[in-house]
Amino acid sequence: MLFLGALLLSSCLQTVGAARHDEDLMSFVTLPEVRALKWEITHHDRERQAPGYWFVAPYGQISPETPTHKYQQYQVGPYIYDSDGVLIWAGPALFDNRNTFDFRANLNMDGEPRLSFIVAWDIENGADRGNGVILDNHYQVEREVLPLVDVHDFNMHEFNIMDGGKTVLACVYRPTEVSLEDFGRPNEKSWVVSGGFAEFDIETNELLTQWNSLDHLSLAESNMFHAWDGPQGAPGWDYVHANAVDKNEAGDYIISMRFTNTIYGVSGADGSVMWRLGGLESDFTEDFTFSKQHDVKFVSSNGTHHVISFLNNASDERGNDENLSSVLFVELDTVAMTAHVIQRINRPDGDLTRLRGSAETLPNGNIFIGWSERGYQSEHAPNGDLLMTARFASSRYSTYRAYKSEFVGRPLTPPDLVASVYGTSNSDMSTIMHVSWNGATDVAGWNFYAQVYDRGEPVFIGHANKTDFETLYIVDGYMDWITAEAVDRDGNSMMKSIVVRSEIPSNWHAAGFLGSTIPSPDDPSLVSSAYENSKSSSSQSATDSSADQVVEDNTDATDATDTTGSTDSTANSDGMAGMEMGDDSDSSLADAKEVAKAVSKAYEVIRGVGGLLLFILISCSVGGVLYAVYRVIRRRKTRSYQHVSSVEDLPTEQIHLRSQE
Ligand SMILES: *[C@@H]1O[C@H](CO)[C@@H](O)[C@H](O)[C@H]1NC(C)=O
Ligand SMILES: *[C@@H]1O[C@H](CO)[C@@H](O)[C@H](O)[C@H]1NC(C)=O
Ligand SMILES: *[C@@H]1O[C@H](CO)[C@@H](O)[C@H](O)[C@H]1NC(C)=O
Ligand SMILES: CC(=O)N[C@H]1CO[C@H](CO)[C@@H](O)[C@@H]1O
Repeated sequence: MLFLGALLLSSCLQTVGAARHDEDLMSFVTLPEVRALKWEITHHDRERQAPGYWFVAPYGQISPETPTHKYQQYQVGPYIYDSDGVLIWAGPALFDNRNTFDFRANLNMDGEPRLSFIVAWDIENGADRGNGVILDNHYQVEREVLPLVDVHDFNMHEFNIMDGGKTVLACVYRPTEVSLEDFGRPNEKSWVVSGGFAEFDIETNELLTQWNSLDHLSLAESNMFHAWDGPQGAPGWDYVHANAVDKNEAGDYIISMRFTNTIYGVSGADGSVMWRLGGLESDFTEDFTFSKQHDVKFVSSNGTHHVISFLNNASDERGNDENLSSVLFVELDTVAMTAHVIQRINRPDGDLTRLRGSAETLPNGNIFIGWSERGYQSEHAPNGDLLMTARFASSRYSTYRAYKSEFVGRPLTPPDLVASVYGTSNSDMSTIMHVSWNGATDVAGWNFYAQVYDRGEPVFIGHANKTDFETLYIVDGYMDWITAEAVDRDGNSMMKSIVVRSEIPSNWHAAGFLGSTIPSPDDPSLVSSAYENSKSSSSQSATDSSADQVVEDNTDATDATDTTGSTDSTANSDGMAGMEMGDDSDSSLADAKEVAKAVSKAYEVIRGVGGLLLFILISCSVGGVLYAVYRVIRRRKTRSYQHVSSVEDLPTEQIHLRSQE
């Protein structure tokens, strides 16, 4: 009955809540500062989807906003969701709402799962130029990889940790003044932004390899900076726009340059360009075209033959070359110099990905694609069959890349628990508990406990399966000193919350309380056994139960404390053998009073179970007291929401140019 009540309550709240203007964001009682994005998901074939979580890093606009000092709830930054869009981890608090990019799980380092991402430079604190971050699976920062001293910031495009976890690849943008002799104008000079990559030692931050486009690629390869363009001041023309880099086992690199429509094979031995794929000077005979590509990766490579994957967005902010974007898997034969498409996966909605995006081959052969804008993403079987599409419910956000991976997250911080007590009369009190545990994977359910006193024995008052990031559980009675315990699939305890006091209305009567005496906490062992009793004797009318019967049943439930021998004879003679009285005998008189009060209340509570349902129904139909107080809790805990402006406000992907002004 209670469960039904809770169900009714929550559906009632959802209906009324739907009117909120920020419905596309999640909000939580336990983490009021977090406003995670909701998803719209279509499962085309669930069975064939790979196991794992989604890793995304939504941003509102790619360039950091000018600080306003307005309070903003956490919306942008790294987030983990499960494949139903249920939030697993909200990470923006780690870097205070700064944009993060290339957020992914790394299972390739040393057997321990890690997370990595790039934190964008901080516009407010110019000295903080951003960095690559590696977290352990307790969400603690383990390593930070800093940008090179002579570049503006840690470039947002790539943070590619190599197998074994010793080194990481990043893109490097560097403004340089050059002569325009590539354009036959040797006497003119212009600033250009070179594109390249750097490989760092993760442990020491030491720079191991650096490669700069100006040493290898002519200005004439650019489709952004042309022979007829005039010179520019610093930072200058972004002539190649490096946006992805990877390395194979042989130690050679591939780097993608968006503004030459070319993927380059770069020798690990001497940095020379071994081959070009695409663009004006392709070295391959190709059976396909591509342009404005992203996220180039080796899928396999044996020295002479490579399979690479990349996102052929075929469009950018200036226009499109094709009508839809796709992911291409291309086999390169560097002996015969042929390139052919072995698989093409078109964007499922037939649209274009103008900016950014990613493609990832999962361990089971499935392909997971981030199409970027509005978080649109899809999963495909190895043969290309569409298994899932999803996108953010909000159109105001995008994610640079999206990844899927298995991951085990074990936060060191305990679960967050909030409890509140409401009711219309002493016999009709309810305790509402919200619990969540940010970042914990594999939580199957929650056990709830209450205590009579701060040092009382925790008494089990209920269990709820975890079905969402935050779990709501309601018990009868005025419970206090509450704990929530996360349990795994096998019922093992994972971690307990700290003991929290229940919040009470500052003005009981204003919150709908009609009784004359202000309520005080119940003894949980009585109330929980009364609840058990009323549940187990469903054929018996609740009002038939007597307080004596409750106490008898209670003896079984709490015989563990029975054997400790209560010092309080009054309680024992009343049949209250199960009561945990605490070890402080000075307080025994007060304890006895509490017990007496609790006993008399137990009878009322049994009747109250039926009353609660009625109460909830009434609350629902007249939009009444409980919803009002619920709103009050949420109001108090979720502060007013502010829009982050959309990426659409920015005309071009010239973030690094802007950033160097
Ligand atoms: C690399 O793979 C290709 C195609 O699978 C094969 O023909 C070639 O012999 C391989 N080369 C080496 C060095 O293993
Ligand atoms: C795009 O679609 C339009 C209409 O469907 C068609 O006329 C046009 O040729 C297509 N363009 C390309 C590049 O495929
Ligand atoms: C809770 O989960 C268990 C195990 O999956 C299941 O057997 C049980 O029916 C669930 N209880 C509720 C109330 O959904
Ligand atoms: C399939 C494809 O990629 N088509 C276009 C890609 O972009 C190039 C260069 O802009 C076009 O020539 C292709 O037609």
